[in-house]
Amino acid sequence: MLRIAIQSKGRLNEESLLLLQNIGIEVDAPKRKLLSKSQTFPIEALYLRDDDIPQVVAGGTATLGIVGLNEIEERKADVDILYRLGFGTCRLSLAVPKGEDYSGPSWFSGRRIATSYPNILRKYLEEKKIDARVEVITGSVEIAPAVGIADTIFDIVSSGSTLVANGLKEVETVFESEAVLIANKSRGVQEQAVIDDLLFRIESETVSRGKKYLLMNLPKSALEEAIKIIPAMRSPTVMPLASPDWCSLHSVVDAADLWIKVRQLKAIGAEGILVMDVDKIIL
Ligand code: PRT
Ligand code: ZN
Repeated sequence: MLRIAIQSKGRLNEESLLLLQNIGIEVDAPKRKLLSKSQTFPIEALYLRDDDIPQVVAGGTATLGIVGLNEIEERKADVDILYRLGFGTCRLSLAVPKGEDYSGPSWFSGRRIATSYPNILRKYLEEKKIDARVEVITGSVEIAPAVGIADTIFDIVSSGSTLVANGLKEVETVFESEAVLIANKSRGVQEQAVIDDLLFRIESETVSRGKKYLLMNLPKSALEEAIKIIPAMRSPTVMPLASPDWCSLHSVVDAADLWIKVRQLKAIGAEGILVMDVDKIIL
């Protein structure tokens, strides 16, 4: 039974559990239990604070974990990063009071910077040869300048609205983060086989994210043009119709491009276009 460490509550909890569910791995939510065995896959979830996940996986108490890349980087955790999961995306940025006339990284020389990520910040300051004072605080970093603990901050930013609400502006992005699947460095053959199966499922899940399945009727004369519009993974599926001058064309497109593609296909004569959600794509 492989153990996977998951954040017990917080920003990554729900999406971590949803990912497992979408790949056929049901585990109980962390209501009362710290550990929950899956009935559908040889894995058990260990629910923890995200701060503890890197060390728990590095030390082998759990073989796998789902945590922000920012935590791995900050704690210099000795783990393998197996997969970037594409959720929990955020960045670690330097922000200054919005009225400041910011001139570039040297602006930080001699200033006090509040952060919960001192290691990532110090590395950046060293690289840029900036001599600043790092004030380590846990939580509510964004209020530090207003209460006089520091002049500026280095913190996680997602939409940027917390910075705006606290009269700050983002001036340097230092580190881009997202949730990652991590693993202990020493894994047995059996463990690796389970991990390979898990990765195969995760890949199918993430590849299908944001994809739509399109099918339509098309005059055969427009087929070549249509294939240029929707190239598909290998090439689109073309099926005959009872009417000899028409065919049915099937393909997968990015949801973001859907409306542009549909307009282009209509313009070359496509009819009866059906758009469907894609559950899984197995490459
Ligand atoms: O209780 P536990 O220790 O497990 O959780 P936590 O409170 O330490 O972490 P949590 O749940 O807040 O975040 C877990 C992980 O989610 C982080 O380590 C990041 O990898 C990722 N993540 C993604 C974020 C954000 N987006 C985010 N916006 N983590 C924190 N924030 C905070 C940020 O600190 C700031 O206060 O949200 C605020 C900014 O958000 P915007 O949207 O206003 O810019
Ligand atoms: Zn935490």
